[in-house]
Amino acid sequence: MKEKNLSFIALVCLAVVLWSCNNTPAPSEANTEKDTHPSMELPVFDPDSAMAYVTGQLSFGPRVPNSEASVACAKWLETTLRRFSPDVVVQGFKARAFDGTVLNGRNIVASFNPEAKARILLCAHWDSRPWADHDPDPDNHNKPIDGANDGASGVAVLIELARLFHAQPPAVGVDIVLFDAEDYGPPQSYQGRDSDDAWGLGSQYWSRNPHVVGYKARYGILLDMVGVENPTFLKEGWSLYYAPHIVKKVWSIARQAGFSANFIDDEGGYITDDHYYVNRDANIPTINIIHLQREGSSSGFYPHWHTVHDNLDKVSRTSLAVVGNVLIQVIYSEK
Ligand code: AHN
Ligand code: ZN
Repeated sequence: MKEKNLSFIALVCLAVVLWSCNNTPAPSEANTEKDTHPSMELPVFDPDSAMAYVTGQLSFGPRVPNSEASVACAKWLETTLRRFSPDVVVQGFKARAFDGTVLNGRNIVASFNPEAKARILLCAHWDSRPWADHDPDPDNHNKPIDGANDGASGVAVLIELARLFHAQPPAVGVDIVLFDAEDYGPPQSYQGRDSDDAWGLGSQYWSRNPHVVGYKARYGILLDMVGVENPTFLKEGWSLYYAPHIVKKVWSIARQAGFSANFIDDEGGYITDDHYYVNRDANIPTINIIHLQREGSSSGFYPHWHTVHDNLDKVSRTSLAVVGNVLIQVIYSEK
């Protein structure tokens, strides 16, 4: 009787073991699962925090190069980033604008894990345009803009990421570079000789004189005008020309995250933006995540672009979070 009982218990145990084996995914399945859903918890992008970084920048007024507001905002950006990294440098430079004006520029660089060889570059411009030359009201053409979207939105996303990199360091090194004097290109009314190289003065300087001699990164991502409501990020021309594999990678991550309505599988035009110089002069394959639209604006940008209406109320925290969440997935998937 006793023996019969024992063998019955043994049989039950065997059944339980077999049953649980059956419910455990085979090792190969488990690995696939792990690749698509990393077991590591990703940090959480806080849209309100990002929004506060937009407000922080706008509180200085337009960040026009050579203005007091520009000096004050540069200090604020520096101290804000210092809360999240001890490795912050302000790169002062002088650049000649299209009209001969000498601009005292400041590129602001925050590095994370500066010893790491494998690095990713994240950038945006922090200056704002001195002239609202696309405003429907000609009386506004000589007024500076808030640049809530055109500048501040991308910077805000990157500062929020800096906060997260500090809380949860990524496996790779990251450099956040905030370029100055991007938006000082000739206004519509300018009659003199035009040159595309009148834009992106800060990125041109940094690309020839990076904050670290011989600086290299796997790739770079530029953010521009990322805060508009329901943004449509078309695949920008220079990004596809210089860094098609990075466009593919980022758009694929965005699709898997459910953001296909924002990261559109369609090509936009070529934009002479900061990433163009980073590609051309620093040789770092760099893409531009930029809102582009085919209809509803003559510029191809959003309707308030380079007008006095590019204000705080045009910035969507949801849009900031969409971009922030895609970048989090991109950065934390790098080994
Ligand atoms: C040109 O229109 C040549 N470049 C636009 C780059 C830009 C201006 N990004 C923001 N503001
Ligand atoms: Zn602009």
